[in-house]
Amino acid sequence: MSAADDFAPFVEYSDYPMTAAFTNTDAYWFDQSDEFTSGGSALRSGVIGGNQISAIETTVNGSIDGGLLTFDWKVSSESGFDLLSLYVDGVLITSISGEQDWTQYQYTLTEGTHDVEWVYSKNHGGTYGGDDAGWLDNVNVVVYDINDAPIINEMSINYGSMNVLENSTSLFTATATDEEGDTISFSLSGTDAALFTIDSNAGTVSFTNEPNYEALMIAMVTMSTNLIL
Ligand SMILES: [Ca+2]
Ligand SMILES: [Ca+2]
Ligand SMILES: [Ca+2]
Ligand SMILES: [Ca+2]
Repeated sequence: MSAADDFAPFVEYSDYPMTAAFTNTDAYWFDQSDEFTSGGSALRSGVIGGNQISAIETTVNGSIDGGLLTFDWKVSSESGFDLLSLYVDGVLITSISGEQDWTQYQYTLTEGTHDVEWVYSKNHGGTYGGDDAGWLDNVNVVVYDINDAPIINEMSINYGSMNVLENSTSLFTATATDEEGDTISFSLSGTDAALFTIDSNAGTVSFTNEPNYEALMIAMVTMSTNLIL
């Protein structure tokens, strides 16, 4: 039986594609139907001895806005020494041990790809408690879909100071990007905004009136983008 086949029974409610793999481990998790919270079966950690681990992992791919990982887990072990642990990207998030009946755990995933791993591990020596195992069921990832504001390309507006010819109103063109590819509109604000004109679609900024060398001026303006919803 492949790792993916083993993993399938307990991701039955996930709305996000996940595949499973066994990491470098001393015993594989296995599907069983004695203990579960959904779908009639769940995974149980493999039988291990002192200083050994039984681990299973999945990869959550390409979530631009992050997501929420939820799963049910249970442990019956030597309290404080033989642990069922969650790792995300190799970092220990939390562990349970002793006699812990099924509980749901939630973890917020940041954007991008993440490696999620569950590890049942035993300390040195042969002491054990309860059933000496961990269980895992109902793994689910809900991907967030957040409409992010557009981001102005700093290089397109951050000129510090500009030299502008007399008798010309042309200045520069602002650019911006939007994560969802939404239509972007540009606007100007600030004390001196009336001195400038911006094309709300093209981002082209110009003086409202041609500057005059005999009437030097200093002007400041704030640029922003707005979503057209
Ligand atoms: Ca299940
Ligand atoms: Ca132990
Ligand atoms: Ca987004
Ligand atoms: Ca957007």
